[in-house]
Amino acid sequence: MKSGELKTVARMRRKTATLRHWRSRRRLPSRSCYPLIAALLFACAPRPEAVDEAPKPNVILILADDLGHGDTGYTGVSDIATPNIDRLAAEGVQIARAYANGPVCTPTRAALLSGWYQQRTGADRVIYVREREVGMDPSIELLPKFLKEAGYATGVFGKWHLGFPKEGYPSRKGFDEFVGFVSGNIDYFAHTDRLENHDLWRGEEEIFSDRYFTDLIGDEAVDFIRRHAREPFFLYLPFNAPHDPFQGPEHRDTAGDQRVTRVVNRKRTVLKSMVESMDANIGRILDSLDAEGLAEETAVFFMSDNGGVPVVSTNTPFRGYKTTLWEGGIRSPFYARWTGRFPAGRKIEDTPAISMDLFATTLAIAGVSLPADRIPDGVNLLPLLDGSGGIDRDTLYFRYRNPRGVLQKAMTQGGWKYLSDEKGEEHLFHLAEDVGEEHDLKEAEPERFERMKKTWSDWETRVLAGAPALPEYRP
Ligand SMILES: [Ca+2]
Repeated sequence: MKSGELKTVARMRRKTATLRHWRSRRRLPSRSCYPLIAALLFACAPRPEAVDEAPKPNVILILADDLGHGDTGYTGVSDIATPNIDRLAAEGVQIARAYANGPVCTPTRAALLSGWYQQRTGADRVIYVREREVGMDPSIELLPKFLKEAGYATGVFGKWHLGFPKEGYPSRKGFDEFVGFVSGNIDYFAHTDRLENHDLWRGEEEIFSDRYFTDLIGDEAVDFIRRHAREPFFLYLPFNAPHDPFQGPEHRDTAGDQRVTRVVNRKRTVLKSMVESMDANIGRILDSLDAEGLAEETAVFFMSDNGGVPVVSTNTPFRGYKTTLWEGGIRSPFYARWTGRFPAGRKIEDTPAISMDLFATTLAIAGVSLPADRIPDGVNLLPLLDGSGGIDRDTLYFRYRNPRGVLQKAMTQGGWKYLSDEKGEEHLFHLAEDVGEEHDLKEAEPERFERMKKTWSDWETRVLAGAPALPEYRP
């Protein structure tokens, strides 16, 4: 046997000896070495081995809940300190024009995990706490399933909000591990929903804890990273902060008191405490990546699921709030850090991204092809993020019917936006020069207005064709 072949055999034996040993050896080499490494693998090893040797970076998706675009230090405010979220931005890439798929919780989560416009999943409205029989179509396969099949350990800690039936629980959708709740929000100490049902689960088993929920997410995330440090992992962290009830970690005496936590404590100072607690737990997670030596091979993404809410949030510099399709209802901070691949401190100004892009992006990081049934609504952002190229997409669509029955419509194309707002009034804005949506150009640009309106309508016809639907909500 030639020395090269002996080395190959020795390498294969080493690989099977222990996963820990293999993982510790698979630090990402500099990208300039990739062609040489690829050529050596092709020449020396059978193809299946070459596939197995491909690095499988870890992915962490952090999703804040109702965090306003302006509510992180990096995007503008000075009264809330978010040094760890800011660190993600400073050490990674910021996409300045990032959108949540929906202006409320459930739709954005459906889009994020399916890679589709949420309308294709049927989950294009909020699932309310009284709707105990309602859930997203259980036949729809979600992101963790494809990663699990590719050898990833998968975990979700936090808020699910894709339905109540157990057939749709994270444990049935490809997540090995789940600790969290399935309704739209819980008391941070009592872990009860608005109807005072206890809502805290490990897998499908009800559990009880007295931990402040944001800290509980941090605990579980750090423990998951430690336990899976020597194998590829996918970690989805949908924090419920700073969604109401308004309770910071110092407000244990408000446990279970909805009058205080929904009304009295609806204050900027309480929101600040909630955001800063989330930031501190994100800091624990980043520290644990450093401690395990995983920062270079772990992509970390941060977004919010929709815009902030009136009174307490800052959607600066945008107009509108959660539940509307004004920019303030759907714009989100977007930070992506992967020190092994993305440049530090880069800001992408003009190219928009949207929650569902994280589906294709995560699969691309894992080296997994887009599933055959997946119409590519969301796109792989890697070329944009690592600076190697751009993305081929010019138009984004939004559609949301609120509980009062008004269908809101929006579409961005280039620097322009068509909007039919929460009152049913139509507008045309030149976002590129008017991010605050103050100057309606519908009368000045009638042809553009009609063209964009028709494009939106054609999209609606396409996206709803054959799609499942949730039962109609009756308040
Ligand atoms: Ca939300």
